[in-house]
Amino acid sequence: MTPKRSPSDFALFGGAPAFVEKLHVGRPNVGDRAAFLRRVEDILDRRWFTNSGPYVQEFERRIAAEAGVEYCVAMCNATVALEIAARALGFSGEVILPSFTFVATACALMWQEITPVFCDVDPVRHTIDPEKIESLITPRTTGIIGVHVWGQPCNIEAIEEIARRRGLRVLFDAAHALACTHRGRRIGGFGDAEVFSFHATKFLNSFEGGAVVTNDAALAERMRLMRNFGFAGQDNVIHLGTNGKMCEVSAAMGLTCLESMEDIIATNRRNHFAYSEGLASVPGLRLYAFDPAEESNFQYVIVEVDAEQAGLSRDELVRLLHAENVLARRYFYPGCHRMAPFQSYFPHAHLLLPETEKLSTRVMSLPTGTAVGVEEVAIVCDIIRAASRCSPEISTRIRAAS
Ligand code: T4K
Repeated sequence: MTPKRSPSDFALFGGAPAFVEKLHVGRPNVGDRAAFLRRVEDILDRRWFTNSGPYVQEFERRIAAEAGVEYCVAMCNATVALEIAARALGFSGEVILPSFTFVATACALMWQEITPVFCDVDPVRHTIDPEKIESLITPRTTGIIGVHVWGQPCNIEAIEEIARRRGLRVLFDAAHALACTHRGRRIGGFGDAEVFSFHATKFLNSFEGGAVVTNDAALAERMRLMRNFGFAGQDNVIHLGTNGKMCEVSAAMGLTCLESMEDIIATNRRNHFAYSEGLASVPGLRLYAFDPAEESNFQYVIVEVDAEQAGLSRDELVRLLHAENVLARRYFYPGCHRMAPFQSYFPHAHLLLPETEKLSTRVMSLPTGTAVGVEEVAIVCDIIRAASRCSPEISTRIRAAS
């Protein structure tokens, strides 16, 4: 990349983009292609494509072991897994959850006509703030969903203590948190159940996929019934159910990625520290840091932009990066409470969510994963450092143009 010294060097103002090919957030990790293709051959030979096939069963055993739990119920995706878990836990009425999450967490409730009650987040951890939970509990409240955003465990003990005292059930949306630990224990066995996502964009993917993990045998059994139309053997439907099954090809991909999991995490960690070094001197930017005493999968590189100190807002920086073909994402903007399905029900929710409001205008996610090398990270950091040096002129130009 030709060094960017003045605003005109940036692609947004007519310069050459730093990357010819787009650099994505969420590019899938592939793992050992030959191992995956061997498994696909097996599936074709066996002619057993779905309905709890041998690869799904193996995947469930492997995920339960990774998470240190008794039971894993694999599903077609984490959204359906959240829906089934919520129903199996007996959620109804109102459930408290953060608004600062991917919209799936809130949709999974509303889809079942359960009212999502949005709670604010801790501005440092980005996870639900337990101190704000209690005032949201009403006679209609049946549960709490904590989201381990970016793989950062929630304040689990505080949430569990409130739930115990107030007779509520706890589900953790652990879509980001496979292979992360809390106080040395793997995420998976906390609350009544936890939900993982294996979507293509997750560090461990099964194309589409999800799972509920739990140590509660009866709950696991109920979810197994629910994910397969309520069948307990041929022609014998004993429960209301849906189709939430994971298929064999997905499990084959999940198993293949599991074999490369440590390498994928090592790449993510390497990239994370490369960003950390590359952005350390940029005023107004804070790279979201993980507790070095815990394990993390480092799958999200999250940067918080303080517009005043940085001289550029998060949105201005994202526009600048997009023009350079660095497709930074505004996870999670604008917060579920400002999205159409929820805003009309709760038009004043933002008044109770000051930290969520602030975070959703400050946070961006940068590309990482096995599709991103340290050379690319260095270039992204160069662009951001250069933007920071020319921030007054850049900001003036962007504002003038819009
Ligand atoms: N709970 C939480 C906290 C979650 O974050 C999520 C999902 C869920 C629950 C629900 O899990 P699932 O039901 O999906 O299993 C993406 C993912 O689609 C979503 O799974 C993920 N969270 C969320 C954080 O990110 P979008 O709307 O940003 O997706 P999209 O299509 O814009 O893709 C993101 C980027 O990934 C793009 O820049 C391109 C790249 N990409 C994507 C796909 C699918 C690829 O390079 N290759 C691909 O195959 O939600």
